[in-house]
Amino acid sequence: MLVTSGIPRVSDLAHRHPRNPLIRPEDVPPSRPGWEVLCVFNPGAFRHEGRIGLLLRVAERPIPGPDEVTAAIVDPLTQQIVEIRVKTSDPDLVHTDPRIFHHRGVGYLTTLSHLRLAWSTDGTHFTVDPQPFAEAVGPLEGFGIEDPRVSRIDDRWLVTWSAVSACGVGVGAGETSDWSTLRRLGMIIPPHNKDCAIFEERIHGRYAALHRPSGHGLGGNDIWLGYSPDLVHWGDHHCIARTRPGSWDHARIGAGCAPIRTAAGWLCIYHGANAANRYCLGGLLLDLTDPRRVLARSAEPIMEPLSGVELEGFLSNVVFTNGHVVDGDCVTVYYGAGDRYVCSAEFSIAAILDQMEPMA
Ligand code: MAN
Repeated sequence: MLVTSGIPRVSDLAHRHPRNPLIRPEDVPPSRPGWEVLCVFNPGAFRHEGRIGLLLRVAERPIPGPDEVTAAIVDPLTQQIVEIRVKTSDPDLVHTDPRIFHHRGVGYLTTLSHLRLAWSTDGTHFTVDPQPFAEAVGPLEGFGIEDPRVSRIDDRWLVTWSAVSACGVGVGAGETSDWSTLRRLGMIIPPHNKDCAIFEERIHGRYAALHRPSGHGLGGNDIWLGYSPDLVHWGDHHCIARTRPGSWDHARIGAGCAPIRTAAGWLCIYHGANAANRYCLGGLLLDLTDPRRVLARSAEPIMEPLSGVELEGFLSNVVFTNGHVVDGDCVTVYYGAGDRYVCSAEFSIAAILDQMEPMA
């Protein structure tokens, strides 16, 4: 938020849909009996056969009994779901963050996420599939799969997601040409890395992607660019945008979904969080032929948590996106509000570009 002469002036450019939230946890049937869907959020978005498809992140848990917290993991050896139940009175329980608890020194996520399709002919009324499209598989996904990003390249869609396990968070990927089967490509970038958005065109013959390693000790939570000949092997990495001290994107930044080709450059909508975990959206403009070069960046957020479900949710003060569809100057951003709901907002691409500041 900008403050001029004591009058707050909001830089927010989002035209939020009046029917928000578009999808709520109660709209999504749980994947197994005795479980409940706590959050549906952070969808990938794409067009297919005249419809808008969303690939939802569905976060579920075993329904807790009285005075209980629950978690579930996929056993790396047997692939069976293991339910964990801990009494809230247990002195060995540490539970200060809604997303995670520790019991006897072992960390658990409070939800297990899978990916689920939802379809719409108007982009706002969605029908949610009764079954998951993709679930955690193998030892690198024991804590679930999260935040899918969808890119259209040639005749198929590439999907990346955060693969979460006791080994850390890395980037899992797969491809589909019909949205009924997913061909898995394995973990394409190892921990700790997430927010992987693949460009929808090759650049000088190579695939390109934005991604977000996390530094422990030295380094930070910045946006990187990498290249690949085959989508599986990634290299030629460059750190292209860093967090900005004292700014709305001070603590961590990460790409939304596929950068949008504009005459001025690749427009990348990204999320930034400050030290208080307040998540906003901004824009980065990258050179069309050399996307290592950042041409412009939003000084202020193009969207910030302002409305009810954005301010109070599973995690409060969060707008987060990893999916959009483009129609001329209009980009419809599907976003997670408060890490609990799916919402949408329209932006004028020209207005986003106008508000960005050229890099010196
Ligand atoms: C991280 C991820 C996202 C989540 C945001 C905000 O970036 O876990 O899934 O939406 O934090 O909590």
